[in-house]
Amino acid sequence: MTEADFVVVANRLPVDRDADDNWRRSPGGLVTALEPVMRKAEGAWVGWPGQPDLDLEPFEFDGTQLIPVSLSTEEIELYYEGFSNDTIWPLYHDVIAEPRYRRPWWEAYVRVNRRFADAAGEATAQNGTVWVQDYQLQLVPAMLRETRPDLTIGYFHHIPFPAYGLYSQLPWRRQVLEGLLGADVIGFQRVADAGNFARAVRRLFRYETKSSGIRVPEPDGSIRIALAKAFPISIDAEAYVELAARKDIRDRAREIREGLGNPKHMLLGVDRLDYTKGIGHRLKAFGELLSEGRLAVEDVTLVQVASPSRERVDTYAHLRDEIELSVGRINGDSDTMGHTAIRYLHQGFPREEMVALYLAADVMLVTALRDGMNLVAKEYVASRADNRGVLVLSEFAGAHDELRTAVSVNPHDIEGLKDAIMQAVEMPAREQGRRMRALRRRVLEHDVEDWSREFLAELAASRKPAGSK
Ligand code: GDG
Repeated sequence: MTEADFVVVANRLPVDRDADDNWRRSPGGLVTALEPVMRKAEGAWVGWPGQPDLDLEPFEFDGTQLIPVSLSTEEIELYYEGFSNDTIWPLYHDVIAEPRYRRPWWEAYVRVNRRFADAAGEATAQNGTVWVQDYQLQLVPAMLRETRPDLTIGYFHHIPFPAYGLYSQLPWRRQVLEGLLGADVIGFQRVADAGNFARAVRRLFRYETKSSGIRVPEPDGSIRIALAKAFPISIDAEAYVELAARKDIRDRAREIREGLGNPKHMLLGVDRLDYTKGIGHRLKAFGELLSEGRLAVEDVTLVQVASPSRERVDTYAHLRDEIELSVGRINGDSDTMGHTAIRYLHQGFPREEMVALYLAADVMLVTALRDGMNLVAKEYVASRADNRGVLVLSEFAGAHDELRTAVSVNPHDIEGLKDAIMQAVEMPAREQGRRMRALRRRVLEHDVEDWSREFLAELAASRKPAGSK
């Protein structure tokens, strides 16, 4: 294995193994975001291959060296489903679901983070750069710095960072902050997330902060500056523009509408089936609009794609039951022989089909209760080269900071959400165009390559000795 100058460390490798043991690029937020960066950098990617007890040698895929980290069935349960997805995920999303604090989960998290840090250390050349991704690996920056002080270490946090009043619940709150502070640059989605992090550091360690710099004392008595800053992630906007221009995909969009009986208005939700996404709130608002007669089932269909996610975590299994009960109730109350209120799909689809759905939808509903960014909102906007369609966007999604001309909603306010849906459904074409043009300008101007370029430039600058150019 040759050592690489640039190494990404993420929980998952960017590939899935299919039934015939062939590797395919996997869908999902992070992989979608980093794919263009990796293609250019010829780097290495350290991550779990997605199946338990799989001991694999490093291999090459699409020009990137992939370095698999093996996890046992028990480690997946404790480190991934437990600490990552049942402790950190709910805690960092403002305790929408109750976080569970289990000491064996934490112990496994430390152990597995160490394994990732060791693998990254071995994969990286002298004075190289490592970019650690996300909440499953918050301890890796400090672990890596300890063994490889020569490296430049970046960390990007894809999910929110909560206010101290919530963060302070975490029994291992000091250790997690220490882990993150091992990075030279700690990137967040929103300015508010970076602020929450800096405040937690001040409260727990009394370190001084000045604008985005945190003064971290080193064991030798010197001071190191760690930067905590917002770098809002984006999408490969051009790829969506190209897909949306394809004739087969445009035809498919028409076919989707026909299949629904050509409703006057098609509403769309696309989410991993996760309690942070506010799917239940969206269904409630839509159901009430139908039962109150403000919308008629003959005129409007809501297509809800809820891609399967974390099905072995109890909270997710319950959420699925809850959502499917609501869908069944609303459809049962509102459907006619010829029309259905909600077309619910608990399935994943190829990207082409997603773009066809974006093109078919008059209204895109993003009603997250808390979301780091929400790439779906940006994908919808990028796909609408016709400057039509309305984005209804939650204030609690990171994307809200940038997408200012969306129809803004507080999804907890069901009456407000209903009014926003009506506003979107009734919006004149001219106003749709004005809003969509402004949204598209932002998404096309700030794509995922800008995101990574800005982060990596800041990271490179952070290691230059003070005063040098
Ligand atoms: C995390 C943070 C942050 C979904 N279903 C299918 C499918 N997807 C794709 C979407 C989009 C991605 O997955 C989901 O990204 P989101 O940003 O909406 O949400 P999370 O998965 O929760 O991602 C989030 C993100 O990380 C990046 O930093 O924005 O806040 O929670 O690209 O299109 N893609 C395909 N089939 C599906 O069925 N092909």
